[in-house]
Amino acid sequence: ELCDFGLIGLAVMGENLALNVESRGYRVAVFNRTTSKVDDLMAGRAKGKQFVGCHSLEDLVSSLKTPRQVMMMVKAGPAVDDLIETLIPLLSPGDILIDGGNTFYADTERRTKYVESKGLLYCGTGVSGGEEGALLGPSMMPGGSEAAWPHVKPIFQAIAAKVGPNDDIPCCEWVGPRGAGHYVKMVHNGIEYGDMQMICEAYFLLTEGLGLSNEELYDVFEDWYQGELNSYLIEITRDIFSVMDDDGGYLVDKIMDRAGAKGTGKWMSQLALDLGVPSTLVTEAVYARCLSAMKEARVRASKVLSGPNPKYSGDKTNFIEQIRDALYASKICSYAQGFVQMQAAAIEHDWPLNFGDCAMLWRGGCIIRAVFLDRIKEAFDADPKLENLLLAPYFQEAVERSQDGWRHVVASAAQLGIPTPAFSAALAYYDGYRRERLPANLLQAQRDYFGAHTFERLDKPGTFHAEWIQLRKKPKQ
Ligand code: 2AM
Repeated sequence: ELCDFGLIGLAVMGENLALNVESRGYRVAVFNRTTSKVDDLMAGRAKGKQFVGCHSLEDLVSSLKTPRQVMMMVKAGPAVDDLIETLIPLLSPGDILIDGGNTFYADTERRTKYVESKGLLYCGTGVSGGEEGALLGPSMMPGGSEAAWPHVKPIFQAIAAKVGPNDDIPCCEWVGPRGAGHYVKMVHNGIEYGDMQMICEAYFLLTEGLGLSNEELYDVFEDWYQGELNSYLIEITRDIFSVMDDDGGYLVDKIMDRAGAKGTGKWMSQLALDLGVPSTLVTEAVYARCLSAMKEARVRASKVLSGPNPKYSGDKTNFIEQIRDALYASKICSYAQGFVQMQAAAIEHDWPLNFGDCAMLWRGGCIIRAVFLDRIKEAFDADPKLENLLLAPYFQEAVERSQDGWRHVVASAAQLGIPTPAFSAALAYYDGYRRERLPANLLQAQRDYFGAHTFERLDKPGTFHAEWIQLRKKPKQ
């Protein structure tokens, strides 16, 4: 009996995805470069299930119904190109190659064109949700050859997370051509960086500023979880504050304060700079990880550089509420920036993205899943061309309501010497974006003064240059 789906690469994500596909009633052929992993799977978790273990790519290809669906879950980068080269001669016209790895979108743009030129179809899909998501229901963001979608749709939507009142809306929709799916996955990851950084800033204010214990932090996050901040990241943060170490004390307090990164946040920042859009939250989050990684340098500097006493002297309950406001308003700015970047990328790459759908893809299964995304979906459904989430009535009102607390938190953090780069960057973005006038008139004057870069005028159209040196007032001798 031929298989419905082929999967190559049996590391944790690949193996769990294969088990997920099989659990929905499909027959799955699997292959791994190190073939002992195939045997381990067949003898272990796949035992008694609808699996065919293959020891070569030829075996895998000949085990599949046509048009074949072959998903690659291997290390992103050259391994994918090598596999594509090996698979092309084995496949038949109309067969579909799927890359479910954390691939840089530009590689997927290139590979889609290349694979299509060989008469095959290509699908680069973002997959989010970690190990558990892969097994039980990830968020999936597929892009590539449009003609691949009707073929992969049944299996993809079957394995994806489900949301909605009846748990029947799959977190998987066609995103767009070529690298669009992987781009949206990257923005998801960048937003995840921002969400995590903002939660950490709230944590730092609550501990450094208010001296809350882990028990108190648990209660604060439980309270936040019940409200509009309800999300997976708030939930796991709450739970972290309940976990004890073997020898007493809380595990979180024993963890080295040095963050790692795999680079998707950095990609998003770099691409924001290329597009000329201000994705400042993800960028601050990346830099915050960089600064955290300089542990030894910070230890040295901490012995030399001074700052104020970080203890907050005002009302504790109010400050906790204001920190919640800061977190919520900053989160809105962060998502607003992420969607603006996707809009700019969609224009640049000619991807007809549906932004409401993008919000729904992240509604379940993935790390940034949150009730909040329903509001984003509604905002883009009401106005598919919405320029900025901050302009949608719901979010405009939410920021209106939160901003006093948010401003108080950013001002207090500055006075207490507690770093809040994401909260502060979000506020600067908000205050910059809502201004009709910015000081860039002076900037243009400076550029024209030293470099004749010219300027436009508010009172008449055209391009102007001034002889600043001749016109200036002579300084007093
Ligand atoms: P391995 O078990 O043989 O190392 C994550 O690293 C997954 O990608 C693993 O299944 C790994 O196979 C696979 N992988 C890494 N590089 C590969 C390559 N060049 N060709 C095929 N599979 C590769």
